[in-house]
Amino acid sequence: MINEAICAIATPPGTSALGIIRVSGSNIKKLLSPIFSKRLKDRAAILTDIYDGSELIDNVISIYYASPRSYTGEDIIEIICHGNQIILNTIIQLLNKCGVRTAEPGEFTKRAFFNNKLSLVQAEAVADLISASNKKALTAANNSLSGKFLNEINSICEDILRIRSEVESIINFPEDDDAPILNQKKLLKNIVNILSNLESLINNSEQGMALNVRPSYAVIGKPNSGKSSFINNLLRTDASIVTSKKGTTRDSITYELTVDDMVINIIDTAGIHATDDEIEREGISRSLKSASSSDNIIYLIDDTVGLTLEDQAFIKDNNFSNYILVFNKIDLTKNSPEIVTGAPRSVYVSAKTGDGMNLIKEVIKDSYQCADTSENIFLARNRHLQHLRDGQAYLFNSKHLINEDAFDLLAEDLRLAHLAISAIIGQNPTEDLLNEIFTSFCIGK
Ligand SMILES: Nc1nc2c(ncn2[C@@H]2O[C@H](COP(=O)(O)OP(=O)(O)OP(=O)(O)O)[C@@H](O)[C@H]2O)c(=O)[nH]1
Ligand SMILES: [Mg+2]
Repeated sequence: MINEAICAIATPPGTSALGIIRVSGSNIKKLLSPIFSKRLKDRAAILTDIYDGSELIDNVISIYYASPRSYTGEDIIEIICHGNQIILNTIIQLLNKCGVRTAEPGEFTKRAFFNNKLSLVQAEAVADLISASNKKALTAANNSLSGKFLNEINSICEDILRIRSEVESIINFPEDDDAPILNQKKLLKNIVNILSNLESLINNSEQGMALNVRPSYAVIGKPNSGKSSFINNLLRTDASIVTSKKGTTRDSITYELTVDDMVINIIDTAGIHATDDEIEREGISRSLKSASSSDNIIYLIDDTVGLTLEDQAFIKDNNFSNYILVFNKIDLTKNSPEIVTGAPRSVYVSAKTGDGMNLIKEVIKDSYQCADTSENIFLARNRHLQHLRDGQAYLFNSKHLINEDAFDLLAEDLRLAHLAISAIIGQNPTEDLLNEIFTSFCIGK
């Protein structure tokens, strides 16, 4: 299949020391030779100028990877230029002028898949590797990328196939005296075995699924309890406006917070109270939306006021379940920074002095400790789990058919189990599935 050449900026937007542009296609070395002042060589980093006609654009490093030894399996040229967005855009425009079109999101990886450089599961793992928000998620994505997940799936498929051929040979020679006799006990044992392997694969995949989602924390509370100060302290910047006026924050704003090797979303919200101000009312309705869509809630209380009946009623009316109480401003009340266990847990802090703020990080880390067996955890997706569970259901059903001598039905269930699990590998993926997988990528990958 001859593909048009494609190009994309592979580095994030903004200013940086270096920026990278990728080009993939057939014969691109010849096509692009007029723009480089030096000849490119396979797998060599060449320091060269880039020209648009007689106009010098930048001095860059260019690496050429000849097909098929490249990420996509096609010829690839990587241009490492200065990390200035204007330079990057100018080079992209120059490439477009040469007949290289700008790539769609995930198009490089899609080509790698079509050129058998990656399996579908590995392509999905590439996207997960890029977006992994913690170290365990990285390990799990690498486990999927390195083919461990694929090996497990293949091995289960082979086991099912073995049983299928046994059962189908019985169906195909029912009247034949020499037909093989089905050893029902052995068959049952094999199916139970596969079910148990499937069970542990599902468990590991479920844990991997949890790693794939970035946890979110909404900081909720009355005006002036110190929500914005609390978030600023965690972020170590003046991200949100803080004033002594009630109702300073009017909108829900999401920030990224790194806690050790994990990234979470933390959301500053408008203070909750009864008000006639239309803007504030809209802000409060957004706070409630943030609370209900977050995995966790940090309910902040001004310690000089304490937990009021109003707070309690609010928490109850809104059915908060996964929340902690944080008593802020202990510099004024002289309470000690501490975590008080209970349901819910209470943490005493001062966003002003920073006392107790490390305890908040402890609580966040605690909630996301998963069993440290990341060796076997795969960064699975919903699609994988659904197929694994379908396969499990068919196999479970087939177990009961053995003793009923219902071999036709048994064979059918085994076939369906096999089909469900092998769909993960995507031997015959539909266009919709491919689109769903590849459009979730960033451009340039
Ligand atoms: N002494 C003391 N003052 C604090 C502390 N945290 C916040 N404040 C003060 O409390 C006031 C309100 O702080 P904000 O962070 O704006 O409170 P908020 O909950 O975001 O308020 P709204 O956005 O209006 O809902 C400001 O004057 C802060 O300086 C603290 O730990 N100790
Ligand atoms: Mg605020």
